[in-house]
Amino acid sequence: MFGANNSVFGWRLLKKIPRVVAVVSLALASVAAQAIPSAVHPHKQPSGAPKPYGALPSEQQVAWQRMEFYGFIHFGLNTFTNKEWGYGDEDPTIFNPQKFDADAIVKVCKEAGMAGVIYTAKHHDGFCMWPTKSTSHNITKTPWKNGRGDVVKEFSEACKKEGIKFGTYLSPWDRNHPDYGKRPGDAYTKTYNKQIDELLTNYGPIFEIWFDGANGGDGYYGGAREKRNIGDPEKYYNFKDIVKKIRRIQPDCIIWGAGHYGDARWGGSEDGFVNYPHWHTIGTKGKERGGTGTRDGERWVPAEGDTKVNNAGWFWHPGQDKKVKSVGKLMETWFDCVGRGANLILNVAPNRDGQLDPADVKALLEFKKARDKLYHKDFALNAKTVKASNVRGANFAAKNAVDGDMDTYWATSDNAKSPEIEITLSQKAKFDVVRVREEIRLGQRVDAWALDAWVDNNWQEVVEGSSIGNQAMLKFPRGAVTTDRVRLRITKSAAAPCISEISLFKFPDSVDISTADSEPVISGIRKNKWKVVAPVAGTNAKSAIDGNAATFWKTDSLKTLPQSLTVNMGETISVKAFAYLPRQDGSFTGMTDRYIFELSLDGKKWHKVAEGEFGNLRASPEEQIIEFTPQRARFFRFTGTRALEGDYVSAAEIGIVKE
Ligand code: FUL
Ligand code: CA
Repeated sequence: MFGANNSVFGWRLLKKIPRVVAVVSLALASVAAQAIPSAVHPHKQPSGAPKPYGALPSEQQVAWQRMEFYGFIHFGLNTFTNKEWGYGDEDPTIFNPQKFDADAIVKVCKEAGMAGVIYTAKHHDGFCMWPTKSTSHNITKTPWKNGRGDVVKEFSEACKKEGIKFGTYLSPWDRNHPDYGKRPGDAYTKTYNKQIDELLTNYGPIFEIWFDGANGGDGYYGGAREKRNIGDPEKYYNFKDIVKKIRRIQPDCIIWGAGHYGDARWGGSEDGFVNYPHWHTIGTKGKERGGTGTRDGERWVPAEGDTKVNNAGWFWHPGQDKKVKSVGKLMETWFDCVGRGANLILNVAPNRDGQLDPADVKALLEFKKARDKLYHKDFALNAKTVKASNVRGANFAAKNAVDGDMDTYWATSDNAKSPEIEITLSQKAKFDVVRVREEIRLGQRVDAWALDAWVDNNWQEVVEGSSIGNQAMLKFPRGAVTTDRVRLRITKSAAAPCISEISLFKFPDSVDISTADSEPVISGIRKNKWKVVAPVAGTNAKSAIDGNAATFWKTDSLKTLPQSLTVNMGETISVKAFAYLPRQDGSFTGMTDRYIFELSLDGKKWHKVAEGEFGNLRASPEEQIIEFTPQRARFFRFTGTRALEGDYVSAAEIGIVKE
């Protein structure tokens, strides 16, 4: 890690140390260069502040939770293979994105309101997108920039240039490395540690590092092509020591995952959705639940909801432009994630040219516009008057809750756990969204609250909430109200409430949440002339070609794989891809993750046109479109050779894309 593009000459040190000193103290500098000191300042509570309650965030976590929204970028060999999970044997020469421009991509991310970007420096395929010394399976083996490129560097520098933060994803699971999964302390874990060192030392401040929990088992593993079981990931990777090391090298880096040692947790779905009530704390005894957290859990490990701007995949896939999420859907996700106190990480995937899909860019910018409209006026800000049923003292005045400053808060005396605060707005306004925030540095205290509006000379409850934490932003279920008076009632709290902000907004009329795309897109040609060819396992094979995502074919009469479905399309056409939509009912039984696909002109002589694996279906059961060299056919045969669970095949839909 102290090689040619060695951190001694890193931008940070050059900025801070006079040139002469830097040159003279070369030997020492290489040691010093390892660490990036904390830029986070300790926070002091005003005198008389309430005692903290329960597990507390670090100041780094507070800063991170205030970021709210940043981007995810999946870009690597999978971009060129149409796969979600590379097997580990991919040929590096396929990576050659001729128009890759990190600046252009990061610019869009910034314009979309992202506070940072996290890039997949290594995914499960084990291929390193920077010139690492840890393995030869890396970017230097590609024709891109004649093997002298460094995607991590380009993204980190683009972020610096745009003034947003840079983070990285380094998959612990490595389907390429020959020694993967041997034993704790094996050659692979040493390699992995080197990779962490390089990424945290050579690319400036990393705001977050992602230790993905996926460990699928089988892979290339240097040619062994077998299944490897690592047992307890915490022990195998030794996350305890990894976390210790990261704290030393980059104390401000938020560690995502890493078993019981990390700073941030998964939101529990790849839809960005987290549950409500939502707790920032989790238990340490294996009871923690990603999407909900644990009330009064032992550790502060806030959630990050992850999802994609489309319903296609984390990496780029052909046809994904038709699956971009609507602004309504993205806004719904915003409320279901950020609005519940979690951070949202939203993925965009550059294509094979190394550019963002215009459809994705459009969605990102429209999403930003909708949020700007939502937030453009906070009707409670600097209200005319604010009165509370109880105030702890001058440092904790009621007006602190509407001053637009997250560091000031209204607090009550210790025994006043169900107080009220009444806000008179500077003028009458129409609104339908309330956002409440706690001073999380003192813990997550509130369990339940309600908002009343003064309408027709009466207090009317407009919305009820449970947890608050970093924020609870709720839309009024019965629509907007017009008034100049509201009242927040804290109805249950474990300790004196500390409310840092109360805001009132109007959800933009131009955004229609009811159109939030609930049905998955089904790709391909119409199927009305299609006929299932007997014999076929199971009884409801027609459900795989009925154009309905809710019905599915599932074999059950045979108990072994492989099992097939043969279809006569009723006409001879040139076929360039097939589409597999996994069952959408939440079960994994028969969900095919290994397939063979064949075509035939007469239903007798068959040509295999595709064979492979669908990755990541468990977390993201989305339609998979598999392209191949176009061929004329009247019949196709889909065969499942392996399932996520059970010896079955199932499919909500199988489709055909015509050339
Ligand atoms: C998952 C991975 O398996 C996916 O491929 C993707 O990287 C997603 C963000 O995390 O666990
Ligand atoms: Ca405040």
